[in-house]
Amino acid sequence: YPFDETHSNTQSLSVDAENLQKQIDELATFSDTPAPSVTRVLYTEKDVIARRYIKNIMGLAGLSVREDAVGNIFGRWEGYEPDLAPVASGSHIDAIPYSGKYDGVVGVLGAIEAINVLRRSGFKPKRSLEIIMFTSEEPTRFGISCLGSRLMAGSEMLLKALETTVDNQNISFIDAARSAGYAQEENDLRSVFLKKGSYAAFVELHIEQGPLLEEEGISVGIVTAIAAPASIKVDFKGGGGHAGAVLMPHRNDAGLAAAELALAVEKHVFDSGSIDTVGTVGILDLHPRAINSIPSKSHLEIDTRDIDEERRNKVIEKIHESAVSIAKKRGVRLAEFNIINQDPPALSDVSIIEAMKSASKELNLTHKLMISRAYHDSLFMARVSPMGMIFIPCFKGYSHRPEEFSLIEDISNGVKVLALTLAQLSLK
Ligand code: HGY
Ligand code: MN
Ligand code: MN
Ligand code: MN
Repeated sequence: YPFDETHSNTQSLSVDAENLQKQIDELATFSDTPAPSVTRVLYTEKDVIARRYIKNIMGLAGLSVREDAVGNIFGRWEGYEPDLAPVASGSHIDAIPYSGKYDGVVGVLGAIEAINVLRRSGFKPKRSLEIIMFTSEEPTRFGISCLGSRLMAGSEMLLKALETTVDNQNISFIDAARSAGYAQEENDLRSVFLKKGSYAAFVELHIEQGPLLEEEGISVGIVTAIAAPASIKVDFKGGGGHAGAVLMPHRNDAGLAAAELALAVEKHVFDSGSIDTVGTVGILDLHPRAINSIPSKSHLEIDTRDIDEERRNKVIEKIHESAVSIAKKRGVRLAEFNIINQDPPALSDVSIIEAMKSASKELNLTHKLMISRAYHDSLFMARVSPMGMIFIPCFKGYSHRPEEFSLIEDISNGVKVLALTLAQLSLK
């Protein structure tokens, strides 16, 4: 065990909380929307500046830095047995529109600080330690969640999709990647795939994005499983026309079809019989979006999740049936019903759960086992490596909104649990 039983060394785990808070605040300034909100979208100018900032902090932590073809960034602390599979930690720094400054960031800046904590304590890693900043965990620009980690996990489907994927300005993924200095060669993307056994373990530190830890006054969440996410894109097409001249019986209103489907999503989720099923319509666009023109096209994007994969898949089937019946009833065309991703849940590795538990005990921190209802890069790293996640409390569970907040004391606790966990796993 890296620190002697007298607990003396764990007292030597000192987090530079002031500097970590400063870094969190500085990173938040690289945003396309005004403070306190943060918007930082894949490969935009603010994302590129933020990437440079992270690489610099990795350098200051003595990590050797490299990037892959889509801009996953790796900072490595070589261990004294460098041929053994390394232990990794990391998260993301991209931020959906008008969100907060802690989602993902705590797991990147906090992981780098965990390296500093271990260095300051005199720890020497046996297995190398690697900090990863994943490209585009959020689906904002290309509609695909966990793009970087999904690719690292070897998704052939994603590899194919990225050849043709464009954003809503019709810029292709490849051109956007090139503009940020990545994906120089066409067939570069396959090089992102990780070989099996690339990592002995992967541990992610993240804010809970839920209210439980704060409500129960518990310092650390030890994640046992990550819920199964899915997203669907739907387009309806109707005749449109003049809002005054076309009488109601002659209309096929694509906008009302979308509205009815959104309410059907809510109904099917409620009917699942479990509080663990969720469904959201976060995007609903009407065309031509004029007050006196009947919507001739509508586009909606549905996010539905559950910790039970079968139950979630049943909801998706019912949503599809509703889309077809609404289109028929309203005389509109269901032009697209495209399931973008329908991912299985992921289970944390038992030995990593044990390591996180003993680290929390060692630090006298209250902790509890819990599931993650949000998805994370860990969901995909679990496909290629044993995985674990550490949660810290966040204010009223707020996330994906500017009021997102975590106390630096809670963040520092998470960093110490991560440092001790990485140390244990590195010495295995
Ligand atoms: O949506 C999610 O679950 C993650 O926070 N991107
Ligand atoms: Mn998020
Ligand atoms: Mn996140
Ligand atoms: Mn007119």
